[in-house]
Amino acid sequence: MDPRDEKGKIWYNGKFVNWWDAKIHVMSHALHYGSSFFEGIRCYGTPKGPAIFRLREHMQRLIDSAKIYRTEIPYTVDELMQATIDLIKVNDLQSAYIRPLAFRGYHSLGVDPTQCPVEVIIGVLNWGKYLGEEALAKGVDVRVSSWNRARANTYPSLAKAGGNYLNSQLIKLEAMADGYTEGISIDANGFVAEGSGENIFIVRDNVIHTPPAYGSPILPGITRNSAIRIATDFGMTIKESMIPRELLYVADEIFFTGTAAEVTPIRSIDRMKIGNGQRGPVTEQIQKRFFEIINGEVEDRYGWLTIIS
Ligand code: PPE
Repeated sequence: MDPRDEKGKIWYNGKFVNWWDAKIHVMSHALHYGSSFFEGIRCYGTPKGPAIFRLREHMQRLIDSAKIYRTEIPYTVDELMQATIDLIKVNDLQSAYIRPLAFRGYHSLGVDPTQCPVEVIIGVLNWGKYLGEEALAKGVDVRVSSWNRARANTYPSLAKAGGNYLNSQLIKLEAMADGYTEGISIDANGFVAEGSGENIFIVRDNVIHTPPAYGSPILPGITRNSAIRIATDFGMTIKESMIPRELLYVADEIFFTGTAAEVTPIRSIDRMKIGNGQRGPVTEQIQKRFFEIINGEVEDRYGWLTIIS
């Protein structure tokens, strides 16, 4: 983390507060019961000014995540978007990782959250390369996790809720303990799901496969959606289908997508080389276009960027 982060302002229920003043009570509901909902959004420096990637979609997902848990966020998508834009300006940032979070605050203890206030914060950080400096060019070494993703109708995967990230932490901690950068989770039916904080794409015989947004227990990522649109516009064949574990080992290329991870190649899984052990051509093509868009080097034909003037 850049020390500059801790000098900046945080948007807290509609006000800008200093980094160290953005505090909560220890008896807050979210701390005890995982009742929080969050987003990860990136802002990139472009020739036209700072540009936030798919801001509306992220704020809509935040509201939807809360709704699944019968929680109403007391701000509209437009208000949350404006707050984010103001925050980038107040902190005088060109690029940033943006973390909106809604949570049940302090009122009373007990599973019932309904009396606890819904608090909303937006923080900004200087987050560099999520999976390491060399990851984007060289790829990462990952393992298949021994931990499964929760099956459908347990912890809803469409909700980006704090509690879901306990499962993600098991996956990540196990992977790191064993010397890997990341873990890939398997769903309760034995099919490939996603990384602890990334979606996954598998390329084999010039077809790109990814687990279905609504048929597997994954977070349907906004970067995932962007990669699908880029690939489709390149004329690539892309299929949303259940993926057996062993397809990973015989793939030509595999990559992760995510706001933090962006488009990161995977070079080995369970110490087995994927393809030739380097970033493959399909991955590179999608990655290159993704970076051209976010860096403002090509026209934003999808309308993905909110430019801050
Ligand atoms: N799956 C999971 C479980 C996930 O957490 C993320 C984002 C994705 C897929 C990709 O979604 P999207 O960002 O919309 O493309 N993970 C966020 C948090 C990572 C963290 O360590 O914190 C992120 O990438 O910001």
